[in-house]
Amino acid sequence: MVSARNSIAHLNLGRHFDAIQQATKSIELAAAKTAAIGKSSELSQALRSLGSLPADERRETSKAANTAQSLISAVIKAREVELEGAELDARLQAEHVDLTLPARPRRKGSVHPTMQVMDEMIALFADMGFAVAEGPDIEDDFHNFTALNFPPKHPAREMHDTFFLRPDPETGERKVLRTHTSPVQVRTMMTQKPPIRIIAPGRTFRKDSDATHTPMFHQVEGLVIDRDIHMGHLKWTLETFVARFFEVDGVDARFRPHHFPFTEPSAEMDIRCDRSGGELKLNTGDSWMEILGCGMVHPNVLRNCGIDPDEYQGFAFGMGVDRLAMLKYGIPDLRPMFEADTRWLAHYGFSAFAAPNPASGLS
Ligand code: 2NM
Repeated sequence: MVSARNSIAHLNLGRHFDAIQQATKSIELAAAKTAAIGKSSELSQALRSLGSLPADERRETSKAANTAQSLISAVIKAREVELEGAELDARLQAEHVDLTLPARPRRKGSVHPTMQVMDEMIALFADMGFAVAEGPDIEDDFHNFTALNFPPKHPAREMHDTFFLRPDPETGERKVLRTHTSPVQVRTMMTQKPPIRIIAPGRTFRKDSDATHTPMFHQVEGLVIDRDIHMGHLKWTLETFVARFFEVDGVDARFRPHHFPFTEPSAEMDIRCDRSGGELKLNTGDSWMEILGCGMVHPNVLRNCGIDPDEYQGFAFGMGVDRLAMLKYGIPDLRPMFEADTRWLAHYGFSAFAAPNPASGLS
């Protein structure tokens, strides 16, 4: 019978140490571990058969086998720690993200000129003490027309080329896509007490589509209501705004009589310009460029909104944001403004970091 001590010596445990040291991946180390001390390893088998040995051999063989087993376990543990460290290093290396890299240029978004100009206008009016008011795109006839002194069946309603929604089956009421942002002023006058100083920026809709009109466009309208407001306030506010908007010291403006149902008197504001050289020059030449519409709020509108016209007066104005964006930034054609072509946006868009601020300059 072969002695048990010899049987341990015969196991040639050295090869297991080699396999453990040579393992370079966790999975190789696991295989080496199974071979060395797993359930069916020779060492485990030797330990299981200790009972069949004579008592004197059993003690020594048991000691030798257990020593071998704990030695191998310790070496495996040490190699595991080494491999885990190396694998973690490799993973950290592979998954490393350089947060200092700039965004890939082809993925760079930009701010649409209309929105850039809208933000410029909001910044300038905010600086003059105006708050921003908003309202729904879908309006009812009262807020879009009736409250604004459009008589029933008046052609002015048709002139606005209104988009009507399907009539309500119960009431027959036809809602509209707002044709201007004035219903926001109506809602403000009906819910707030003067003094009122607001602008209403937003989308507006008219059934109109040609080289200079799109069915959706953007307006900024404004409203000031207080005691003793007169056209001098209107003139200063708008001239100051337009000069700051075009970043010039002042503008040569004229107020041309006009008609709107909601204001009396009403005017359109033009500024002097020279367009002969292909580019637009302000305050020189003998052309006039229409910039906006304005007027003193009609007493009927004030009354319709619950404001006593004998106590309060006000002025209002409205302008097309898309058209002013084209003028300011030299965009020749209206229609690509709403085609969402990324090449057009890359050319005319603004950096999202160039937020307008009247203190640091607009653009
Ligand atoms: C314009 C021109 C003139 C205007 C009037 C009102 C309101 F609600 F107060 F009556 N809001 N906006 C107005 C006046 C709008 O746009 C060309």
